[in-house]
Amino acid sequence: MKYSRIVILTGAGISAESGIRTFRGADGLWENHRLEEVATPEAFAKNPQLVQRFYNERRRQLLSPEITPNAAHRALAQLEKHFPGDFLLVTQNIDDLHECAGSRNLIHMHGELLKARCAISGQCFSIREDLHVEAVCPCCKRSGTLRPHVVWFGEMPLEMERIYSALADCDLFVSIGTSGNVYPAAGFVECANRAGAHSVELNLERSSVGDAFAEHRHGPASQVVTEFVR
Ligand code: BJW
Repeated sequence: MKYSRIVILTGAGISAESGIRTFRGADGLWENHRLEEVATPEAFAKNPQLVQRFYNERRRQLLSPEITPNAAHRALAQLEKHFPGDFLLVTQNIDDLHECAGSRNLIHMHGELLKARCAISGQCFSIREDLHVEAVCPCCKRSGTLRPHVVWFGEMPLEMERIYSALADCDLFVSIGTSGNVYPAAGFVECANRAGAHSVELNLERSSVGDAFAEHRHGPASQVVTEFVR
């Protein structure tokens, strides 16, 4: 590969072939609720039981034996392993399929489903069970302070400084399986373009920010990602 500093962004499309639903495909609804009704701090304040149930269901699904990394997750882990330069994988996904496939230099910019966070101290805890509103927080010993460690609309995504710094210095930016509807991730391609990087979109279809990319390859991630890293 002729590049030396790669940043890769992934979205829900990379996990679709592992059996995890994307957000904006088909009807895009969960129990007739739009995403904005369950993925905002306001929704959590208004109806924490509903929001916890949404994440409990997804956590249980993620932990079921049939959900495993697919060829696209594995191809990225192999690329990182053998790549001699700087490599950063930024995922918007809250599943753990990249790390299960072996990816190491990874940022979960929208959080992690297998962690809970204390809303008071900010401390995170691994969880594999359901999270309930009345659960007692291990750090502050209070009930009602634990929330899913995820980034909702209106909240600041995680590790943005590290991401922007890698984007400002990369020579290849690859976006995989994301619709380009959610910012700031949808704007990363512009940062990479400003840095003079080559930008590539690997997706089933052209995304909302598809025009900003220099190169496109359309198809299922398991196929296009594997071919791209070969
Ligand atoms: C396949 C495939 C296969 C299918 N193979 N491909 C303008 C500028 C900046 C911000 C804003 C703005 N306007 C509004 C905002 C605010 C807002 C926002 O973007 N709103 C939009 C709706 C307009 N953004 C925020 O609030 C963010 N915070 C923020 O901006 O803070 C201030 C800030 C300012 C400046 C710098 C930095 C920060 C926070 C956003 C948090 C998003 N949270 C969620 C939920 C997380 C927890 C959870 O999972 O429940 O994150 S929403 C949801 O969308 C989730 C996803 O990570 C995210 C992106 O979805 P993704 O991954 O793109 O999935 P889909 O379903 O949309 O697309 C899948 C794609 O895959 C499709 O294209 C398919 O075709 C494709 N595909 N199968 C390959 N097999």
